[in-house]
Amino acid sequence: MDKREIAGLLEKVRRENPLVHNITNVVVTNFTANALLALGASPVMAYAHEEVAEMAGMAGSLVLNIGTLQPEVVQSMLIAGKAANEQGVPVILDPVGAGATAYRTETARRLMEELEIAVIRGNAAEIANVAGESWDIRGVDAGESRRDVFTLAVSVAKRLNSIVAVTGKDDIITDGSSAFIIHNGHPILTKVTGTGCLLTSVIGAFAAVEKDLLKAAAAAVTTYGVAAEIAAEKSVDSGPGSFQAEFLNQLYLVNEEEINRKSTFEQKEVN
Ligand code: ATP
Ligand code: TZP
Ligand code: MG
Ligand code: MG
Repeated sequence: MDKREIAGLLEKVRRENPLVHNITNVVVTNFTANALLALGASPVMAYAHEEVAEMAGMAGSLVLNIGTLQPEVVQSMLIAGKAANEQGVPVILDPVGAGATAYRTETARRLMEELEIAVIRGNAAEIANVAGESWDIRGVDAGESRRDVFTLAVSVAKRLNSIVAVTGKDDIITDGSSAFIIHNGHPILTKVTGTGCLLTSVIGAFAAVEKDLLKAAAAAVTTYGVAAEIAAEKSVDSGPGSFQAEFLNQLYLVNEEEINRKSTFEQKEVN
């Protein structure tokens, strides 16, 4: 994938304005909806058992996020996920806090088992814990480990038979045989809650307009990182509050010229 293709997919999101159905957590709902709108997608949050199959079936993608789990919401995710699978709508999973409690770990694994998850995006600890490997996690934030994140991402993608996006300082996106390593982003993203969750929904927006989901996910993560870098430059004299507002602006404004100039990534084939 080259930079022009990334900009082309961003343009396609803006042109096609895909409907992204989110079943997400109560912390990030408003931020996610506003940022998807800024990017050019059309967000909808719908949870009732009575309507989720219908909504997921008409969406361009379905994003499942376990950040503030409740048993009824798990049922909603299963109903929506099955409808999405039947209609060929890609399902993207954010296993927020997997590994922190047994309920989160078991629910993330159950969603992986009972649904066809096209892309799973999380920090290294969440991804490791979903796949049955140990990695420290504190609440929803990844802890330290000496394990290599690239090796983790590739082995989990093979084991779960899904595209895996492990984010952090560098982001690894892989289907187990090909991988992107994306260097964009900014540390201030870790000072605004929901920037990981939002990225998962942004992957949903790109997955709605591009069938090659490895490309879609890599383009989403790169675009997101570039927008964050510009927002950080523009809010450099203040803090996370100004960054958050400026990040929304830059998701709206980011363009091909900036993607060409700022994006930095490698593509590797994996044995
Ligand atoms: P955590 O809860 O561990 O913060 P998360 O679910 O919020 O995880 P992140 O891994 O923080 O998700 O990823 C969200 C965005 O922040 C991604 O675009 C990622 O590239 C970026 N990011 C995270 N840490 C850094 C960093 N140290 N430097 C640059 N970008 C970062
Ligand atoms: N608690 C439950 S969900 C959530 C918090 C703080 C938001 C986590 O968002 P992110 O994107 O993983 O930082
Ligand atoms: Mg975070
Ligand atoms: Mg997260």
